Amino acid sequence: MKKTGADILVQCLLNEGVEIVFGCPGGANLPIYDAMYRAGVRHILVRHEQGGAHMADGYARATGKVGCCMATSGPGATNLVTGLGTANMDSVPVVAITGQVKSWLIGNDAFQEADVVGITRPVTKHNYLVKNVDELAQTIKDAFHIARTGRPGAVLVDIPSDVQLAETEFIQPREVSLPGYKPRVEGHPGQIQRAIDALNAAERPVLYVGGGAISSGACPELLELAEKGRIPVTCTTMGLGAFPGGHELSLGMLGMHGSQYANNAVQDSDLLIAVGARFDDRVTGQPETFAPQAKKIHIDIDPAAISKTVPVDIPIVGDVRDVLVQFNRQINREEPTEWLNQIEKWRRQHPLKWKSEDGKLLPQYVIHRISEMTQGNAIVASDVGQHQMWVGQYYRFNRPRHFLQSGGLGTMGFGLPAAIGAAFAGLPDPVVCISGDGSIQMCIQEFATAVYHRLPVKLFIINNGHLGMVRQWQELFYGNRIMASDMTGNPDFARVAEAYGAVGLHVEHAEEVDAAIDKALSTKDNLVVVDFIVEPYENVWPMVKPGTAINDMMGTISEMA
Ligand SMILES: Cc1ncc(C[n+]2csc(CCOP(=O)(O)OP(=O)(O)O)c2C)c(N)n1
Repeated sequence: MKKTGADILVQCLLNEGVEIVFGCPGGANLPIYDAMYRAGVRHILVRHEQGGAHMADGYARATGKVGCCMATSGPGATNLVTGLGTANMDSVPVVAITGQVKSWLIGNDAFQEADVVGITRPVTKHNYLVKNVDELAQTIKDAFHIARTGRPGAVLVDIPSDVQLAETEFIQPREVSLPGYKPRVEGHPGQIQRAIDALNAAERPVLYVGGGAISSGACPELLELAEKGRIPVTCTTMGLGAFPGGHELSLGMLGMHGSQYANNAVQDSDLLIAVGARFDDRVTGQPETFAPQAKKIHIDIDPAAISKTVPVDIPIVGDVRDVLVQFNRQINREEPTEWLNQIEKWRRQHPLKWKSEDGKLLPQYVIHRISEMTQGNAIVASDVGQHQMWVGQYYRFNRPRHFLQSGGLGTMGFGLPAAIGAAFAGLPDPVVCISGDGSIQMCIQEFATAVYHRLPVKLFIINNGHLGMVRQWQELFYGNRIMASDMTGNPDFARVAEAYGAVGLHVEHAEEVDAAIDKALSTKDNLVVVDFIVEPYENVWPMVKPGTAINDMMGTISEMA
């Protein structure tokens, strides 16, 4: 039986296991909306397509499934760009479906026309313009395969409205048709053996773990390796949760705002095993000075990530989980007691701690209480800025897929929609968003989406009245010339929340913090927004000055005392 392109698309989405679509309709994708209506697809109307892309992304980060979002042609499609770039930089599987003007109008400056395939090429893993209805089913199959395999990423499929309306025989393709795309799954046995020998011989090894460990599902294997080999573990912000934060071998986060002890351990190590991490400049500081004495092993599914910024000695291209299974079979090491004692000494000398002053409500304290009161079990989406780094430092993540944040692109506006996407996944853990007064205003319209669907998202705004991270850099590196980072003119966020139908709370004193968090956690059928008015000039410490070595940190506790 013949079907329209729109019906075929919807059937293909269902066959790919899509349970929910986040989007906004328009003239160029109405046939798809009509087909979704008839098929009973669960669709969430977003207030801005950027929010839709972040929701699909948050859903994917929290569940490991492919997230799906939709937009009309032109401005709808261009509004997706930031969200697709955000997902793609962090290797999150998202498929975006955009409507396009009719095939014969493409290139004619038609109403609501944009070359979205051209515009999104640099920010997606792959993208397609479907010119013929007969190619549609195969394209969707290939798009989902590309999004979820290898190094996962964002894929966009642009479908002109005449292709949506055209009819053809629907045959569900069985195989993907991508002869040139064969992501390597098994690491090279010779390289793995070299790496295992190096590990067995190392005296000061460190595991440096990124988001790839989470997306490949390698966390149990990582724990086994660390425990068997007694290897300390430090995580990038993307890797937090891959290894239990409370474990004695956990060093927490490394890099620009990591702990001094994590950075010292990396810099002094004789073997660094990078596990699904990409040697980002926020981690390495000046690349030439990064872990100078260490032999470097890099396990990653993406060959393009190997030796991109820091040369590695033993590259292993393959699925992180598969490779760690092989490590665990052959690991045979003595306890590196001296090394672990040295790290303990650094931990005692430079603890991660804030300086409490009477009466001031400090952001670190608020985040510490959120961590304690949720026992490290919440799914926490954060935005971008100082609060994001404090979450990395003071929220003790126990499990993977519980920290959703824009690590690569650093997208303000990501947090709330990502939390909404995660909340739609219906997981048992509470969903929390920790945002800043600057970031929240970049997607604040999604309050409506959360309230309409009675989602129990808890939004904690760390309100310092500034674009705090920018202000910190201006203070430290631009002679305290505060330009364009003062947020005077902010609305009363609790009242904005109420105007949308959410619960709004206002907190200015430390004694009120627990009651507000408690109220948020116990509200099961609505968005709760807590506006924490915190000390405006607090800085994130410690900090590596850009362009220096990562153990050369400003503001560690021993210095401040
Ligand atoms: C979309 C976007 N625009 C600009 C920036 C640059 N930027 C990085 S952090 C930051 C300040 C964030 O302020 P806020 O959300 O209030 O968080 P805080 O640093 O105060 O915790 C800015 C403007 C960005 N990361 N993303």
